[in-house]
Amino acid sequence: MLYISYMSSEQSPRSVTVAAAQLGPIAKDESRPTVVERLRAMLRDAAAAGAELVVFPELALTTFFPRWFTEDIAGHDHYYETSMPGPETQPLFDEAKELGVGFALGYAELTPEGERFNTTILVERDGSIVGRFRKVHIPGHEGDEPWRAFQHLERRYFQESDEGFPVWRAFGGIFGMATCNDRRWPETYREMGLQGVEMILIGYNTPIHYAPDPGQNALQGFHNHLCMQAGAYQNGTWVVGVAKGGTEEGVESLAQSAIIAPSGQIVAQAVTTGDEVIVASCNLDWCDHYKQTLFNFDTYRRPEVYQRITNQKGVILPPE
Ligand code: CDT
Repeated sequence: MLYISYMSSEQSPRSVTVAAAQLGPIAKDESRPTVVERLRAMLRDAAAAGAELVVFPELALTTFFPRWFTEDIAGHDHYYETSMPGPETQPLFDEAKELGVGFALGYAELTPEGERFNTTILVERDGSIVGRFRKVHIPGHEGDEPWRAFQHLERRYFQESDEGFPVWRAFGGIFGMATCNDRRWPETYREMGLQGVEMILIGYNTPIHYAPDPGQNALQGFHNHLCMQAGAYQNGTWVVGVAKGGTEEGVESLAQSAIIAPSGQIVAQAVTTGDEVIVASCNLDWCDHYKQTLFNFDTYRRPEVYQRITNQKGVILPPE
């Protein structure tokens, strides 16, 4: 079922109408053409609601395959894209271009060199790929841990990107991307904040059950919004967080996709756990209210006393 909420903001030449295209579960045996058809339908709904940019979640073309262990990683090769667009994703690009909407799409990328990344691309309204982001913070584990209710083997199937958090000029503003676990780290937002980012696009697959500490299960929704709202506010940027939610192959995942203003306030939020499009008109000039006041980096930041943030990885305790 589709629900649309529309938040009209102060209009300006630098407003972008963005849609968060939340997905419900994708079954293990759901074919790529079937999924692409789902995405195309959401593009049409979003365009009809006035969207210029449609944001799909992390790994939007397949089930969340890192939950299954394979001894030979190549056994999962069919979940990866070797070209973008490829023959099965070209119809998505064609539909978007026809509608005049851009999109962000998360998918598993297998490079000609055999590298595997959890990737998101940003596509402009003319169908050109303007940006490619490869996930930096890879959560979960690498080896088989069959005693878990389900596994989270991202560290087996994806390598950490060293490309960092670039931003791109697109859609009349400055755009960046991050993927799922990246949203929990303040460095993600600040890296882009320091490049003047005005909208950060984030897709996620977040299981409700967190095996290392199930006490966090009930807080998944709170933590999701907490980190994205803080990232938005502290960097004066819009944040669009988009879930693949619902119960997929027996694993329940968080939905609650949200469009967040530079004030940190949520201006639109999904109300289902399935395929749902939410839309908001986002005034990019609103970012300056925060970038030029409380979070005027030039005036107030003190990088000379932040040395540990880049020089040190883990905690070093003070002497006893
Ligand atoms: N996809 C992804 O990054 N999910 C993680 C869950 C990690 S639990 C092992 C997240 O941070 O939501």
